[in-house]
Amino acid sequence: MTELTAEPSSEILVEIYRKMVQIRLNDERFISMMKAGKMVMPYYSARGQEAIPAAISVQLELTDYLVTIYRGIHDMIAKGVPPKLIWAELAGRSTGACKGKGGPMHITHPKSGCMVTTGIVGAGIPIGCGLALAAQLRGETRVTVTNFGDGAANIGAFHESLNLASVWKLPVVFVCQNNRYAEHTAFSKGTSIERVADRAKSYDIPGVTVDGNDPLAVYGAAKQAIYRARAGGGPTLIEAITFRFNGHLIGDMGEYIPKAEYQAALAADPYPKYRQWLLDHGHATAATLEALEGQVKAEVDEAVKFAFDSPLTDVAEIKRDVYAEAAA
Ligand SMILES: Cc1ncc(C[n+]2csc(CCOP(=O)(O)OP(=O)(O)O)c2C)c(N)n1
Ligand SMILES: [Mg+2]
Repeated sequence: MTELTAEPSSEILVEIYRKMVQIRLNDERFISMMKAGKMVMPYYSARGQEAIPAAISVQLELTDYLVTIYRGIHDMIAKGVPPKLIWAELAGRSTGACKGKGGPMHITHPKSGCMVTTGIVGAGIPIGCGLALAAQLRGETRVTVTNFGDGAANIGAFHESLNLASVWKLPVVFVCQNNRYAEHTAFSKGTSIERVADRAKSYDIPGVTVDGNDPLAVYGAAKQAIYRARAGGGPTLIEAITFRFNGHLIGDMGEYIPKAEYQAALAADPYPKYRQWLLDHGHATAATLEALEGQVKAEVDEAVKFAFDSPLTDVAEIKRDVYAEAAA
């Protein structure tokens, strides 16, 4: 685990863990509900990537903006989107974050700052610049955190966005969650350089690569980037190296991933490692962590009940909020 000069308090460190537990337990329940045939959806699990949004979001306000992708429920949970609204959305219920019309890939919840989730690879990056520009023009201190994958860093919109954000000093933090695969293509087969963060140099902005499985490393990089953005210093690119344990989407058996690589990634799973680190360094007792895990489990049970007790979204509702209403 990285040593920071000013380590966050035990309270913050445990809060990061709480977010990681929320992400993991919700993810496990989504998958078990799918396996039981109770939910049918394209689901892109972020198991293995929990440390990244947990360590970033603990430093954000609810009013800060979040942009994420189809593999983004971990980002939303960490940012503060209530899990019950996510559950109801995934289950196609009228009480969902988008009234059951967004599904797992297109959730927004502006009250929690979750502004855009897109399935078009790279498309959210310029939208994040637009949100940051709006905040800048309004004179707000709001920061936009824009998440995307390693594959998206090869899309033209990524380059255009970094350039524009640099020129206009936009208050944005670009977070590339490099899980080493884009669908079934290994990072090295589709990317010309070893580190995505090195591309920041072309746009004269700071770029840093961190171990995305190390909450302290992510916390430290995000702290500087968020501070810089809030202070009017402009954007930063953070590349967080991680792995997604459940393939591209549920059903992907991962045959294209070398076994040794997968085993090594599993051994670096941030979830049990961080739990042990908290105990070893005296930031929490086993009893505290067990109680926290129990609370999160109860919260998941409640969210599932809320979703399945809610009515399915009415067919008449489908076109509402999609097209502008014609003036009478
Ligand atoms: C513009 C565009 N091209 C291709 C696709 C098909 N596609 C969906 S996900 C994906 C992989 C993206 O990988 P990455 O950016 O690394 O994110 P990850 O899924 O690994 O989190 C691709 C190519 C798409 N949705 N949009
Ligand atoms: Mg990827």
